[in-house]
Amino acid sequence: MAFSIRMLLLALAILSPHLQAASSASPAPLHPIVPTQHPLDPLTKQEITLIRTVVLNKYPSGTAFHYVGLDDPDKTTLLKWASSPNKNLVHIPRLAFVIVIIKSQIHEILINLKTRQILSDNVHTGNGFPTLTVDEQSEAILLPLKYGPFIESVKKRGLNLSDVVCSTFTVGWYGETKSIRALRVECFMMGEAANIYVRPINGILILVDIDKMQIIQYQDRSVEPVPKAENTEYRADHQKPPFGPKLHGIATIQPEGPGFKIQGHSVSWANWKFHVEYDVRAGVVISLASLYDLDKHKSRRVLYRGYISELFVPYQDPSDEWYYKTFFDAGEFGFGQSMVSLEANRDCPPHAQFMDAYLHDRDGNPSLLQNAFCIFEKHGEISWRHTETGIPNQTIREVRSDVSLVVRSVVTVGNYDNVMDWEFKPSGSLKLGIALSGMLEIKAVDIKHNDEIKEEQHGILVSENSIGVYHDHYYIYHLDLDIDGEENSFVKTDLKTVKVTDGSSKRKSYWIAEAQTLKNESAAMIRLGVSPSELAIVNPNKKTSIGNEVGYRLIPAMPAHPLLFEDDYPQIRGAFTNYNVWVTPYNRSEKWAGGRYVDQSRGEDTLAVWTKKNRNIENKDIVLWHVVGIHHVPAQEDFPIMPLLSTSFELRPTNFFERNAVLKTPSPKTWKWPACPKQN
Ligand SMILES: *[C@@H]1O[C@H](CO)[C@@H](O)[C@H](O)[C@H]1NC(C)=O
Ligand SMILES: *[C@@H]1O[C@H](CO)[C@@H](O)[C@H](O)[C@H]1NC(C)=O
Ligand SMILES: *[C@@H]1O[C@H](CO)[C@@H](O)[C@H](O)[C@H]1NC(C)=O
Ligand SMILES: *[C@@H]1O[C@H](CO)[C@@H](O)[C@H](O)[C@H]1NC(C)=O
Ligand SMILES: [Cu+2]
Repeated sequence: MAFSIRMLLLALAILSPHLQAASSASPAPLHPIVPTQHPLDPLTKQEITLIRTVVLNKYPSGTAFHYVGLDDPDKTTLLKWASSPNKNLVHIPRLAFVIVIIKSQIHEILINLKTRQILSDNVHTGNGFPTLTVDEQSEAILLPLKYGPFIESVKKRGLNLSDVVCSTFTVGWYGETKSIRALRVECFMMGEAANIYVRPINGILILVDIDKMQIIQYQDRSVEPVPKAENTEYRADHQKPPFGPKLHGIATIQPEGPGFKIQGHSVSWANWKFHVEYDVRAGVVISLASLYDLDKHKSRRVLYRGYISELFVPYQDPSDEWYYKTFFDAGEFGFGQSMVSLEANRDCPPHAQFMDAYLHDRDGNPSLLQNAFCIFEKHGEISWRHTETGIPNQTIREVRSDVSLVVRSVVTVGNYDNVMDWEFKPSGSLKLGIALSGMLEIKAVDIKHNDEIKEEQHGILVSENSIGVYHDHYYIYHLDLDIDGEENSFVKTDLKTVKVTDGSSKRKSYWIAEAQTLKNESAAMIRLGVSPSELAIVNPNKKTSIGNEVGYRLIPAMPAHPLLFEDDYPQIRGAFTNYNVWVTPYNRSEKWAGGRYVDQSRGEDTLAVWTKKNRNIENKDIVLWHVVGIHHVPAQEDFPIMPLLSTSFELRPTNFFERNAVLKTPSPKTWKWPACPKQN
């Protein structure tokens, strides 16, 4: 057995005045919300309230707030501020961008928070609708429960209405010329087990007009058995023995306290400095990340802004009940709006610090999301090592342990949980992690065994009567890298096989690396994995002492390519997945790869459309877009809840430093527990 808890707490108290003794029940210390100190600080509670007042002054009734966010200052202004010594906020405008729906009209309102004035108010007349509010979805899911025909359908199936829970699904776009704001509502059985998503009541189609908030289409098409509740439970306190395998605990202590400093939303740690923001649409946004260069004795810019621009999740069952399930989790549901509170000691290690976030509700009121993200140091990896066995009578072994800093958030959109990590390494690498968990979306079928399957089911039988439907997850990151300044280029280095024909070598072939700077957007649309190449954003105006252009390389996640036809409606809307890598010239309004108005969008405002201009990207302020895709063929282990499925990619310095940047970084000190009786 490991330490007794009492022993552990005692040791913590002795060793670490900085840490509160943490048990899984005690809440972690909260980081206080402070007034804005940085032009990119997220809107405060007071500011959200102020925005509401300003908007309601002009539009006192029937106003629904669909997006309230910081309108980030102009890049030139912000960079000037960032490089000025006194960091005076007086001359930086503080603006809010708001999308409201007033009597079915979509208004884009820009507000100056200092003067409390509306600077502009435009009505969006194009296609697509803004992000849904949580409140309208909460209302929509209650409609079936009061709807006569649905109550009949439930009765007909012998189910108990009080056990029915419904959920909302966006409707997509399939070539219609006229669209109204609508949602599909589907219902599930709750019962004793809380796992609703695996117990669908299939065969019922419900369409809700969300402006009128009423059911406008209802069809009870077929009766399928509802998968049973047995073995779908996932709550620890509802599990029955046998339990196992047994996992041993660990005590993490940081006797010197955390190695990072948080000031407002600015974080400094090891050689890194950056700013953490959140946005109701993007979730966590990392800005102005820079690295201190020990050789050059100065801070060097790496990333201006990075965030998830969209997440596209198309399901692959073409039937009437399923074809429309092609979700855009950022644009339709709000990646930040779907962030959930993290649980201390489970979602994040005991030594993590948490930060809160203020979101807004439909009425424009601020709402607090506690522990919205956490920041912690991660240990246990190797930074670099070598054992020298080639020197007679001598062994040299040098190992440096790695410590990295992680900013974590969890975004739960309906059935799925996305664990989103930004990991900063002293080597200068940035590792972006994505991990999926949660429930599969299940189609109920009258099939209990694979032998009974006679036709395509569009998924895998993961439990009796339960098909886990095939689908993809495509995350696209907006990565505005500014390597040592804004003017950067995109270099693709192809690895090419050369044939030996002149007998100059005993070999018949070898490979060489051929670098080319890509000139325009179309040249920079890249499908990974087709031919070997290295991709880097470089600063062509800055070279190392031996003449290499300083840069950062993209070490991509395993590439996934879309399997739908390019002219299929969901793929037109999600056309930013056509390539794994895109590079565009910086344009402040090109933020959302699936478009600003994604709900029922028609693909007119996507990254694939913007890049048609084929703009020049050489020696310009450029943005790298990377699509991380996962094709998901479900398995029985994904049921009743899916263990984390992880992927990641890395932005790695490449000729950025003169040499290994962590050569002179000592491994962290090893701390011994105070004399504890030896136990086993
Ligand atoms: C339906 O559920 C309610 C609440 O759980 C329960 O009181 C009632 O007995 C159930 N009815 C049937 C027919 O199972
Ligand atoms: C290595 O050690 C052996 C035995 O101690 C000794 O005989 C030999 O000379 C040493 N070799 C060198 C290169 O020092
Ligand atoms: C785009 O750039 C590539 C090389 O990067 C070049 O071959 C191509 O001609 C360019 N296209 C246009 C339209 O300039
Ligand atoms: C910036 O992007 C918007 C939206 O795509 C576009 O309308 C505008 O023309 C772009 N500006 C430039 C200079 O490309
Ligand atoms: Cu999946």
